[in-house]
Amino acid sequence: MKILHTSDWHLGKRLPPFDRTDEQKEVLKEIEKIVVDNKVDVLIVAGDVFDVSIPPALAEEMFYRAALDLSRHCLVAAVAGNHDDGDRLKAPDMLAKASGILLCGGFDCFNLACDCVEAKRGGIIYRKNGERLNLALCPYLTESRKGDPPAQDFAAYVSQILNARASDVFSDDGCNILVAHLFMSGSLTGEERELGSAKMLPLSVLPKCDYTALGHIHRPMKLADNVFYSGSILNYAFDGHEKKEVILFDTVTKETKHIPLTSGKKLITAKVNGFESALDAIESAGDNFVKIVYDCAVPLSASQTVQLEKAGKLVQLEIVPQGVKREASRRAHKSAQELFEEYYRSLNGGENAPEDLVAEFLSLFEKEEV
Ligand SMILES: [Mn+2]
Repeated sequence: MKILHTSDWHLGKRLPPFDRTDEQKEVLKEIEKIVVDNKVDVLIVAGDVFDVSIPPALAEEMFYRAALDLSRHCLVAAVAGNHDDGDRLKAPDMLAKASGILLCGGFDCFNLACDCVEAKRGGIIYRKNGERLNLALCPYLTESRKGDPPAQDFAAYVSQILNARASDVFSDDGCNILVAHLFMSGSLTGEERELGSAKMLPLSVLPKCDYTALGHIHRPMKLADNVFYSGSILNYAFDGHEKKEVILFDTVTKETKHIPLTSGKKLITAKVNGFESALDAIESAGDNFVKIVYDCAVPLSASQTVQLEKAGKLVQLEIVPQGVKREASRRAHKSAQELFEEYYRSLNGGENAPEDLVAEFLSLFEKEEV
């Protein structure tokens, strides 16, 4: 079988003041074409179908339209992400599964049973042309859900849940795939680590299988052999990761193929050093959205700001504070001792710091540096 891994559709998401419905419809059509061209058997949405837990009617309609169109070519299986309300996602399940659309919003998958699908608590078994696919499905797990009795920590809890779901459906007979919406370590660095208030999980929480289809991180990423984030279907943030894709997995050869998505606008960040270069950046961004980082000693006038906004694609204007920058570059040329003495004078009405205090500071500072 051919499995197409997608995630983070975020239908209904806007980029204020701009609406992105047309782009979302366009990329869903592109995905349908990929499904047809590659004879996909199962399409996966690994969470965050919608952008908000109570999506606008337009977003729901868009999803049902797309899912129905896709279900004419393949089985569609979606799990709830942290942006989805699981109960709401699965509410139309009894209508959806008749069309081969499986909406996994809860921890019990028995409701997904239908003509073509055998359901277990932790997922489904799908048979087609003599092949068997064992699909473990796991909606988003929050830290507030640690089970009863509570597991000792979040990673232990997640590992226990995922392994239980895997053992419900995985088998030596057929291909084993896990679908989950998780925040894995190694996926982000620095200040991004607290994404979605979820704690990062080690790779060891994942049960062994032929392919793990993850959602949550919006940039396509390989975490281990056949463990992937497919990333969001549109560029949703000014994060410098403009390339979007879906992943095709072949259950027989166990090979993956990364298929780029070309629909939708890009979110481009332009660092500029003056009004003219800001205008140029907006001009050269074409149809795409632009965030201007304005780094210039000459401030923008109100009318210049209006002029930039009138260009129609400017989403964000970030002014780099020049005072802070000047201060930082001034400080960069001074020693720790000079900076401390300067600081002491600023606190003590211009009086010089006693020598023994300076010596004490320097000895502490050196220890800290070591
Ligand atoms: Mn998401």
